[in-house]
Amino acid sequence: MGKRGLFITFEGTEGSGKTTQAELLGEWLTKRDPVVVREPGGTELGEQIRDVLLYKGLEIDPEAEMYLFMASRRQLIAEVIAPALAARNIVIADRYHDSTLAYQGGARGLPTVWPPTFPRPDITFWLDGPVEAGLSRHAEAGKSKDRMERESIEFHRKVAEAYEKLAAAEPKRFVRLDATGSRDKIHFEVRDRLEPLLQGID
Ligand code: T5A
Repeated sequence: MGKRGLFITFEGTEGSGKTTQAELLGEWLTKRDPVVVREPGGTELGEQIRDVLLYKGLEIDPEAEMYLFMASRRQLIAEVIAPALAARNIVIADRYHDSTLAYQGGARGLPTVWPPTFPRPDITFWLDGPVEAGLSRHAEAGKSKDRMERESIEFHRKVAEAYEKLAAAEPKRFVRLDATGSRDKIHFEVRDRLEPLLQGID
């Protein structure tokens, strides 16, 4: 029996299906009353930072951008994630600190750290698929592009490469999922990988 709940994160490039999978997992675990959060956002401050970061059309210095993502995350940890884990709940996060390591670290080239006060996920599902496919899923869904999505294809390829490196460095935590599979296929893989961990918190 662990001392805290279970912390599950979903990571990957744009349109790879993180939100879809986080929601399907939340529904599957509904009897366990999981806490499902998204980044940036999930708190009042976080939603305002999300707006500033993605939709205000502002020029933002890369390092300032990194701290804004991290400020949103810290607020989410303080208000939601840490209390939920301390109460032994399941937390499902649609993006978390690996996004900063991949986007601001890998793609923007900034030096990054994992702050000691940011809880480490128990398991991270990495939805890996062609960058172009994810971006075109967005276009098909009719979503308008946010500030990050307007970055070049090279930028998004660097993000994908960064995820590969992160996953290689922590093979026990990262589970690679083929993002080109069907929603259900991916969801069943997620369930399979979680079963043993869920037994640990019963
Ligand atoms: N960012 C974020 C940073 O730079 N640093 C950070 O620290 C953080 C936290 C966030 C942006 O900010 C950046 C990354 C992002 O650029 P966002 O709106 O949260 O912005 O963007 P995304 O996280 O990319 O979320 P999206 O909603 O855009 O993509 P998802 O969640 O990966 O994909 P999803 O599930 O919404 O699916 C996209 C479309 O594909 C369909 C869905 O129905 C939807 O239409 N779909 C599938 N189609 C076929 N087969 C499947 N298996 C499918 N799964 C989903």
